[in-house]
Parts: sequence; C-alpha cells; structure tokens
Amino acid sequence: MTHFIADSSSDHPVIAGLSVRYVPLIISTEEKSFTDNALLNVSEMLDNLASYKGRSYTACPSAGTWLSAFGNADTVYAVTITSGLSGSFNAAMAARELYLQTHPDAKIAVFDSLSTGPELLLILEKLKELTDQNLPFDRVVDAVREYQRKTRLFFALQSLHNLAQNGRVSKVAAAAVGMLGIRIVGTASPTGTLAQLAKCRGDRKAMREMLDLIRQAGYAGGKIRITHVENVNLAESFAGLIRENWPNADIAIAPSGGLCSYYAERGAILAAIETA
Ligand code: X90
Repeated sequence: MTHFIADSSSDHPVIAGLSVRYVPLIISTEEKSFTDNALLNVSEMLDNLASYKGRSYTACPSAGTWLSAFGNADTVYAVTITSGLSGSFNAAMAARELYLQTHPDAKIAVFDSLSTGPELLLILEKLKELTDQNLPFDRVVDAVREYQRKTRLFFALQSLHNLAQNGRVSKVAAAAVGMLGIRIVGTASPTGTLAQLAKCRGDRKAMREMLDLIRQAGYAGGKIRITHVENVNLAESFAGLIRENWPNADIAIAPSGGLCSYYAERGAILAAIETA
C-alpha cells in the first residue's frame, strides 16, 4: 500500500486519479483555533482574524500526526512546506524514524518543498506521473528531487503583517509594505525563505513584474499553478497575461487553503512554475 501525504500548505488540492492524505496546520488566536482542512471556511477565518485585536499563531503538524497519516503503508511519499519557515519537515522526518523502527522494510520519502502552496501541487502531480509509470521507489525519489530543481514559486502580497507577527520576515520589511496599493513581489529563496524582489504600486504593475520574473526564471509555457486569497479576478488576469505570451501554457487556478491564506493575506496570488 502506497500513501501520498502532504501538509495543508499545499491547499489540499483534489488531483484526479491521485488520492492524497492531507495533514493540517493549525491557525489560532487565544480564543479560537482553525484546523486547515478541506472543510475550513477560509473567508470566515479571515473575517474572524481581521476583527480580532490580539495575536495569532500557527502550528505545524506534530510527528505523531504525520505518523498516523502513514497508517500501515509500505511506501510513503510525503511533501512538506519549506523547512526554512516551518517545523513540518522535521516533524515528518521524526515520524519517518519512528515508523522505520516498527516497519523496517518500509520505504518513506519526505520531500522538503522549500516552498509552499502551488509548488506542492506541482510536486504531487509529478509524483502521480512517476508512480503511474510503476517506476521503483528510488527512481521516483530521484526524479522528484531533480524536478524540484526546475520549479519555482513567485508571489504578490498586499501585506506582510502576519508573516512579521510570527517572525517569518523582518518587521522592517513588513512596515514598508502596509501602504495602500503597494504590492510586494517575491520568490521562495533557494533555502526556502521569503525573498522580496520588488515593490510595485498597484496590481497591474505587480502582474507585469511577476511576468518578467517568470520569464527570467526560464518559464517557457509549461505548467503554472496559480493560487489566490479571495482574488480570483487577479489570478484570472495573470493567467490571461501568461496565455498572451505562451498560448499553450498549462494553467490551473485554485483558492488558497487556510495556512497560505493566513500568511499571504487577502488579495495575494502565488504562482508555481516549471522552468525549461
Ligand atoms: O507554523 C508553522 O509551522 C507554519 C509556518 C509557515 C510560514 C510561512 C508560510 C508562507 C505562506 C506566504 C507567501 C509565500 C512565501 C514563500 C516563502 C517560501 C505564504
């Protein structure tokens, strides 16, 4: 039995022909906590947080949570949010050690996405493609790691408040953004942290900037997976720009789940690409 597992930073996508178990991260205040699964009402959560005066937090899945997701599998492919910003990868690796003590013949691969959101979707889709070919475990693992060198994440954010509040970017960087109409355009760095690349006034400029960055990164009309935090219009208009430039681009758009919505904040879009 093979299990595919990802944490909820992946936005728990539904992938035709691939059954994936999602382990949730948790978003919480002193009063309430939100489990990031497919049942979470993201809009309600964002409203709730917007009207809440105190601090909010997130927590990654524990090793125990990862371990129970392994079930009784003999093969596990697990994908996590970046280890540069979260403990999810370390927890999954700890679960792997524990599992191997009782299942010494199990094959368990944990992939550190060094990213979040739509980049996990690209990895899951690649896992489906490779395992559909019945390749042996080691070949699948090598091919996924190779693929990861060719995928990138770019994003445009309207606020860095929650990232700064939780120590994931510097307060100095965050303070410079809060201004109305300013968009931060950035990428996941090679070590899986947030790298700010440009500050743009307005969505149009931000989308032009993202388009340039994607081209420079080597996007050549392959897969692009776009997610958005309650901003389907911006996601669609970005997809339009992509199609003008690469008419055969393989594009999919989906809303962000709870974790990415919390950190990327309302209005954001994220795009994961394959480079040539
Ligand atoms: O509590 C935890 O372990 C979760 C911490 C997650 C922190 C960062 C989540 C970022 C979500 C924000 C924009 C993209 C930044 C990507 C940098 C790799 C999305």
